[in-house]
Amino acid sequence: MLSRQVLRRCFSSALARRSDPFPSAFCLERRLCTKRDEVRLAGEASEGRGPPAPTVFSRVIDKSLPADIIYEDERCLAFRDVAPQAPVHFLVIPKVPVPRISAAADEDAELLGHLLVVAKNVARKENLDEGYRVVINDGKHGAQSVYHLHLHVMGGRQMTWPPG
Ligand code: DGP
Repeated sequence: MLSRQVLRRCFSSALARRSDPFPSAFCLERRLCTKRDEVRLAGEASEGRGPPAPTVFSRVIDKSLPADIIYEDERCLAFRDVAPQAPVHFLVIPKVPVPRISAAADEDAELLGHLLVVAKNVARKENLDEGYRVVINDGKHGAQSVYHLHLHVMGGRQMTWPPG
């Protein structure tokens, strides 16, 4: 477990190196997150103590926050996760800010289908020929930490079951 002091030191050097310090410091924090931190962040987000809307993904969409974007069309975006849990780990998000899958309307069926089709097409481009996992975390028990709907697509290694 990293101490606050180590984290602070990492943050200051990241801040010193970048012209736009907030995104790099934020991303660095995410990269250093342990699984327990992820669950804590998820709990805080669902209790309304996390970052206020618009979420960090709104900033990825409007390009004010740098991200490794690997696909974009008029309805969605795919970009690499800042804290990858597999050799290939990207997120597919709608451009409209649906906060979570349980908040999606029945009328969103076409958009939700589109996200899955994009996930499948990008996975093929990423050469995930042996298969991959698609995950949607929802709410506190689902350990969702960013309240902008996103599909995780993870591959490049053998997955296990059940998930934690
Ligand atoms: P979830 O726990 O399902 O809400 O997952 C949110 C994911 O988003 C998590 O795996 C880390 C990723 N993430 C959070 N902030 C950023 C960011 O600023 N950039 C990128 N690329 N990914 C992020």
